[in-house]
Amino acid sequence: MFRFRPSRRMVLAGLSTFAPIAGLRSARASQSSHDHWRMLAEDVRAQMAWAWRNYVERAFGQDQIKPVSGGAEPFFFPGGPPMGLTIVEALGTLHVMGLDAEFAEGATWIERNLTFDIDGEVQVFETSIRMLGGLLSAWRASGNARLLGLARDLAARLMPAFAMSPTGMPYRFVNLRTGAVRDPVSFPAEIGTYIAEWGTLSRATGDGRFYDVAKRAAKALFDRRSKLDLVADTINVETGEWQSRRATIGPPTDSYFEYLWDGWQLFGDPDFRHWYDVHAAATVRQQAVIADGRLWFAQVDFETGERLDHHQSELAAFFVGLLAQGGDMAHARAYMASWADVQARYGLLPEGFDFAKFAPDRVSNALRPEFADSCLSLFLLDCDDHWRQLAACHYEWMKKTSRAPFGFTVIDDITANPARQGDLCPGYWWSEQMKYYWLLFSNTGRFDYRRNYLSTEGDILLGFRK
Ligand code: IFL
Repeated sequence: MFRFRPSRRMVLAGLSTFAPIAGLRSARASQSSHDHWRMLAEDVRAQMAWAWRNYVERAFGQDQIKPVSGGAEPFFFPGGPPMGLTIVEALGTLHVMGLDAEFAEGATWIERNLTFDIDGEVQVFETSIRMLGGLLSAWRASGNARLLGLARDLAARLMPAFAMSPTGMPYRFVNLRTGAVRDPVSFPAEIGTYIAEWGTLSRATGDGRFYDVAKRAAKALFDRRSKLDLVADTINVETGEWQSRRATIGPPTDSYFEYLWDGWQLFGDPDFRHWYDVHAAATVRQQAVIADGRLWFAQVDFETGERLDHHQSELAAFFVGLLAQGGDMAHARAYMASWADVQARYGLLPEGFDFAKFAPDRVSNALRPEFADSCLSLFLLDCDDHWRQLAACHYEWMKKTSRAPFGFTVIDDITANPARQGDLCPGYWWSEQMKYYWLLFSNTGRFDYRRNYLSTEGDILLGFRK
């Protein structure tokens, strides 16, 4: 079951340096390009260290910092105990940046304070990708067995969500102490985004049950696909009946597709590869739309293929990287060009975009990482500086608009001038884009650019180097 395969972000060939193809540029130009990326990488690292210090001073142990007011916001239990979400999400990034004192500070907090013996309900999907993934990544970085023990304890507490379900597709909520489950109406991402973390846990502990429940859930969803090989976006996990007709590559389906590919790349499981191939072909066949010369993926009726709207969620930008990893570089490049045009026009990417009007239909930006994520995926495949340049532009826009007194914050309105800030730094900011920028710009020795795996939350589960 656990045959090793190179990661989905594996470099295809010859990545010993980030310099462009030898001989095409003068040594001087190469040196100045090298210096440019090194300085940008150092800037990313300095911003991360600054934001971390603010978090430690203002909100250490809280789930999320509010970077404008300096307050804190819970993520899991409104009014209940925090679980140090930001610390867990940040550890892998701190480690790969060589911020070792900060990593030790965070790991010590976890060892002393983090417990999952809480009489409260958590959302299974979010807890898995953020807390379980973060703990596993921190364990991979440090070898600290206590972190693996916490990860195992957490997964055992989430397990009833799978075990109690008649279909094997998990309930959305589970009480961490009692195992009581709630809410059978769920979504593909919340059903099928487990194999990377749960499979890693099985591999680490020798207990195959984690892998098995994650795979069973993904299969149960795949088996309910329509004759067009599409899934809709809402389903009852007790009855297995669809509750909607809308197929989308965006939320709440997005990372289901990602983890089908990952189940193949990370564990070499051919079932996952087959499921990915079937869905990817159907998506391109049924949902690809050209509007004004640009490629988009429309929402369609999952049984008839009828087009439903012109909306594109920013989160769908992750699909660029997934298409590339799956070998469809032509569609990946075309779809990235569409998002790059949005960036060129609006600077910050809006949360939602109307591709028929080429205008935002949701003007906020929740400090999203998907564009940078896809830049990294593409860069790891072909080392083309173009992807770094797009990511550098993304980074500069974030710095210009999201930097607040105590960290980086979400944007309420990207169309206002200046962009209007909200007051929240989501946990994924620590785990995702800062890591993607750093990996893109730094050529760090802390990361194996040939053999690696990053989860949907940006957690490095394979590829840390000393
Ligand atoms: O939690 C993050 C993760 O990348 C995901 N979906 C949304 C978040 C970032 O936008 O899978």
